[in-house]
Order: sequence, then C-alpha cells, then structure tokens
Amino acid sequence: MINVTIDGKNYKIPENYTVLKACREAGVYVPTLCYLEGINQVGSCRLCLVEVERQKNLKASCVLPVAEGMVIKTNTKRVREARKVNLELLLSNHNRECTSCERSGNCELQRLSDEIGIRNIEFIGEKTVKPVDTSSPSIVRDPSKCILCGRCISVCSKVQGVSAIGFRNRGFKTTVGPIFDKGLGEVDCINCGQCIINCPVGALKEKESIDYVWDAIEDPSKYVIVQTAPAVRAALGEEFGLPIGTRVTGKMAAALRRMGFDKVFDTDFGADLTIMEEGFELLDRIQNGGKLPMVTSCSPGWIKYCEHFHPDMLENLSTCKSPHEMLGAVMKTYFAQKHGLDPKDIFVVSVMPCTAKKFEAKREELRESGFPDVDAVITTRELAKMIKQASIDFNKLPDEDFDEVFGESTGASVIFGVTGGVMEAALRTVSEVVTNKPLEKIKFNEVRGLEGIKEAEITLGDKNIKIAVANSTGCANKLLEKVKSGEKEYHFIEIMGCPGGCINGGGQPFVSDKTKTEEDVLGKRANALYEEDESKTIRKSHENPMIKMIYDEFFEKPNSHKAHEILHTHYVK
Ligand code: HC0
Ligand code: SF4
Repeated sequence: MINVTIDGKNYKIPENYTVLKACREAGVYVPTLCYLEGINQVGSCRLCLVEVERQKNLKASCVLPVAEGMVIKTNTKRVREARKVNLELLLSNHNRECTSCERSGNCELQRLSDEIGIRNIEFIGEKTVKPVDTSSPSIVRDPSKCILCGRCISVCSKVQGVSAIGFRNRGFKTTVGPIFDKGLGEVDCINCGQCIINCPVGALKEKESIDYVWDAIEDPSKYVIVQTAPAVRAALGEEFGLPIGTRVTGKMAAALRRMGFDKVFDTDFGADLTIMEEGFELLDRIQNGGKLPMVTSCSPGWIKYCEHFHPDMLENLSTCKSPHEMLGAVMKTYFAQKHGLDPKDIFVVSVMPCTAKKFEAKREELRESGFPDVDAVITTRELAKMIKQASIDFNKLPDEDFDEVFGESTGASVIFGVTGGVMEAALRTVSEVVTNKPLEKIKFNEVRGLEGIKEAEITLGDKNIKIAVANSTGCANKLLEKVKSGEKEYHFIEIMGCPGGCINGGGQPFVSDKTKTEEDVLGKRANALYEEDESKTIRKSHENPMIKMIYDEFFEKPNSHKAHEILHTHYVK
C-alpha cells in the first residue's frame, strides 16, 4: 500500500492502482466517457483530467499510476475548465439531436454535459459525415453520434474475441467501423450487442421491430403470441426506475396482456423442453459413442462465433434449437393443431435480452413448419419502449401469471438466463434420469458464479462426467483451444455468448460506467433469477406437468422422430 492525498485527504491505496481507481475507491467522483475498467483504459476522452502537485500538465487519471506521496486535486478551477473545453470539443463534432436520440435520458454524454455545465458550444465547425449502417440484422450504427471513445472496439476484441470493428482513417476523418468501410452485416460480427451496451452514446442500437409488432397486434387476422426470456424479468424493472435486481415477472406478464397480445407465454417452458431434449441427447452421446464434448446451442451469438471461428466444432453442438425457437416451433405445430389455427396466422414475438436472437429468428434452419418459428424478436429495451408508448403505468400494475399451459415452467428453466444455468438445469434432470433417485442437493454451486470459465467433475450414477461453463465468446475461445490441443477433456460444455450470460445480453437496459462501479449489476440480476428458482415448487424440468403432457400428447418421448423434426436442427457452414 502507498500513501496518496486526494483533495486534501490522506488515503492508503494499493500500488498497482491508477489515480482514477484510487479516486473511485476513496469515494471521489471523476467523470469519464471512454473508461471501462480493465477493458478500455486509453485516456482518450480527457474528461478524467486531474491536477497532480509538482507536475506541469493536467493528467488523464485513468492511465496514470499512483505513486508514493502523490498529491492529487480533482476539483480545481483549472480542472473544471479543461474538462469543459474538452467536452465542448467533443460535442462540436457530434450530432446533437438529443430529443429524438435513442439514448435520450440515459446517454452518458448528455448526463456529463449537464453535470459539467455545458450550456453553449463555442466551437462550431465541420462535422465528420458517414452514412448510417443498417446492414446487420441486429445492430444499427450511426457514426454521426460516435465520440470515438473506443469502448465498443475494446469489448468486441478483448472480451468477445471477435474484432469486427476498429478505428478507421486518421485525424478528423477517423471513424469506428468494420474494415474497408464494410457494413456490420458483411463481416464476422456475431450480433451479440456487447458493443451496444458498452457504448456511452447513441452511436449503436438494436435494429428495432417495435412497429412490426404493433402492426401484428393491430391485425385482426393474426393470432399474436408473446414469450419472454428468463433474463428479461431480472432487468426490465430498471427501465422504470426500479432498483437493479428487482424481479418483475408478474408486472411484465400484466403489461404484455394490456398491450394486446392474444397469449402471454414464457420462454421458460421452452427451456424446460430444451433440457429434456438436450439432457437425453447428452446421455445418448455418452452411452453410444456420439461426438463429445457436447456443447450447448442456445446462444445465437455463440453459434455464429462457432461458425466463423471454430467451424470444425459444429458437430459438437447440441442439435437442439434454442428454447424460444423450440417454443415458437411448438406454437406453429402442436398449438396450431390443438386450437384449429392456421400456422400462417400465428405470429410469435420473442422478448429477449439479446440482439443476436434477431439474427437467429431469420435463419433458414429455423422454419421447419414452412413458417419461421419466431416472427419477431424485440429486446428488453424495446419492450420497455412499447410499454411506455402504450401509456401503461408499469410500476402500478398488479402481478399476473403467464397464460396456461405454455406459461408453466420450473426453477430449472429460469436460471438459464445466468451463466451456468443451462448446465445446472441439465444436471438436475440428467442426474435423476440416470440414478432414478431424487437429487440430494438441487443446487450445483460448482457452476454458479460469474467467472469466465468454470469446470467441475460430477458423478452421474457410476460414471464421472467432466463439465465446463464459459461465458463470453472470448472465454469460449480460450476453453476450446485447450480442448483442441488435448490439454482439457470434457463431456459437456455450456457456452453463452455474453459475459455473465443473458442477464448481460446486448438487449438489456443500459447501465452507466458510473453505476457499474458502484453496484454489482450482474450479481444482482443473477440473484433475481436464483430467487425465482427458489420460489418455485417445481425446480426440475422433467417434473413440469405440462412438459409431461406435451410428450404424452405430441412428441411421445425426448429425441423421438417428431421431436427431432420440430425441435432440433443442424448448423452447417
Ligand atoms: Fe437467454 Fe435462452 S437463456 S439464450 O440467455 O437457452 O437471450 O434469458 O431466452 O432461447 O430460455 C437469451 C435469456 C433465452 C433461449 C432461454 C436459452
Ligand atoms: Fe463485436 Fe458483438 Fe458488436 Fe458485433 S455485436 S461488433 S461482435 S461486440
């Protein structure tokens, strides 16, 4: 530890800290726009400037290491004025149409302009002009809003291991985007949206389907079914000012009903169905010499990553469709038959924490019934916008249930939304199927927690199986390299494309860098799902009575011929 003085007070600080980190730990707020701890520490926005005694120039605190006896001043006239000038320069080349901007109300640039006291911009000059990129099925880029902070670039390369975007050109012409001015839809982008949720401004957003969904609801010839992913309930409340980690399952179902959907179902049912299919597929591969390790296939960002970066592992993927696609396929087959509906009139909307699901829903592989399994995907953020457009007072809504029977789900399915959850849900079912005895402990702590890679060995009957869980495609890459080199061997691997799993998907509510340093955002969202699991009387997928019913009435048994036709697919690229 070393001694530093910040704004006249003395602190003991670990010597490997930056000045910014020391200030934050001391409770001294220093504004930043480009900073993302451990990911983007580049000192480019120049808003975190501080004065350091005996040093002539102001210093960017995010890249300045602390030193013994350092005297730091964060709040002098010189600091305030320099931050203001730097921010004005940034704003001079920014498309400031705040009222119609996607991020109005939660833009970090807008908030800092207010906090730093910008009231007029003196430097009016030329602006860098670049067209909006709409080539991706999931993401829209507007370079006129970009402030060149580099957060998206760092997240895409360092966390996701993709490097689809970078700085292009030099000086005034500098922009952020894919190589050779290509569109995001033309490069190896996996649609994860991690760049969106880490963008401090409105330069990146999801490709909206709001009007498409409203039109379907208004269309009397359409039977419109909505389903909601596990992680949406853990974060939607944030859009309505509720504390991070507030679970809003009941209010969400109530809001969807008031918006006019004909049925309000839960993707969690699809997750229970996935566990049945994937669990039995795993057992079959282990017992009959199938391709191992088997890797989960429910995260579409991960699937696309696998196609681009590990095409030799496509055979390792489970053939199961993802839960919302399974539920969509069930709607257009079993549900349509049972209710005398023509599948062409059924319109399935998935509310997802994920931008890659927009791409997934358009895949040719996922339209076995002759119609897309899912017709539209909206993110958690888009759902919040629709609720606001409908003038629904969300916080005053009563808690309501999902509709029967596809609203019936178990604790196992709700934890799908957090890293390790699919693995834990699968183990709960596979263990009981193998041993034919009730589980002694339902929690698998070995696969819980937010570390990038987790490993464990689990006893299933008389056999030990080796498992691993990776979250973020960057961590998946590290894990798979070890598998390929023979350094590691597993039977079953869960991979989720986003760090932390779907609770941190690219479609989730924005959380500022400031809030991220003050609150354990992912831990709180994860807890919301674990609490919902604990609140359920049925916590294993195979015990869901409606799952039993659908096998009795329709699919016969897991992995049956019919189940394969409707619930499974193959990715070949
Ligand atoms: Fe997920 Fe899913 S858990 S991918 O993160 O498997 O998006 O929440 O909906 O489909 O169930 C996302 C979340 C889902 C699917 C489920 C899976
Ligand atoms: Fe990179 Fe994901 Fe953004 Fe594509 S969506 S540019 S892969 S961070």
